[in-house]
Amino acid sequence: MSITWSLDLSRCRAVLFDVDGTLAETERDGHLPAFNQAFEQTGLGWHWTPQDYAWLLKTTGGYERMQVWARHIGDEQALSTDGLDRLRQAHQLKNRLYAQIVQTGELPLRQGLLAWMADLEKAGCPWGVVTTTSRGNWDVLWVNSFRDSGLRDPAVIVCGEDVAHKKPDPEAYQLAADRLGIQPSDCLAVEDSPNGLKAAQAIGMPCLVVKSFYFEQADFTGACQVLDSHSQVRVCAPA
Ligand code: XBP
Ligand code: MG
Repeated sequence: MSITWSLDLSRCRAVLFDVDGTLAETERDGHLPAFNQAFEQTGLGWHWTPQDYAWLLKTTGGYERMQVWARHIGDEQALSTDGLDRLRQAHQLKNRLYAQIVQTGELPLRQGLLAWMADLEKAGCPWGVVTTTSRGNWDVLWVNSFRDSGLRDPAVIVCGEDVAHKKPDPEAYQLAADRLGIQPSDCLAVEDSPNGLKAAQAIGMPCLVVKSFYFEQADFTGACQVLDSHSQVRVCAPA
């Protein structure tokens, strides 16, 4: 039988959710297919397998990930000034294609997520999102997948454009804590990746890991708990 994990709200003043992989399997079912469609439509001639993508996910940021691939395959042209321009356009197309996938409703939120977000709201605990994905990707997920949830808007939203350094740098988590006026140690980060865990750990923010498809076997040493599903979380409001 799977374990449950209790979140004691007398010790936590805000919960900060990562987006990709944590809220939905967006990397497997959204970004990767969208990248491959964009590579085809722009004539770039690249194709990433799930194995390639598992390795590429060590780099956060889709545009940065494309540059890592260009270096990996020795595609010097792609790294020239003109080439980088083309990569930027392919990345923008990827995000438009990603939005179309989300709009079809084929990217459901992970099981159990809405239930504990609603419990947080009931208990008066603010929650937010801290992600290195582009703002537009968050907006389309919010509008399409959270539309009928009845949840209030997140208390804070930090996306890739808001920071100079993406995860595993802690900047995004620090910014979210600052905007809320709360110490990092009084928040809980909810993550699915080692980079996300490292980002939270670097500023002493406790981190709960809810494993996703690409990080099933990853090392999550230092997480306050590692779960398979959001359904395993219980929110315990102070008496
Ligand atoms: C998310 C990312 C993002 C997405 C794609 O990491 O690394 O790059 O894969 O988004 P995390 P963009 O879940 O740790 O926030 O293509 O918009 O960058
Ligand atoms: Mg993630």
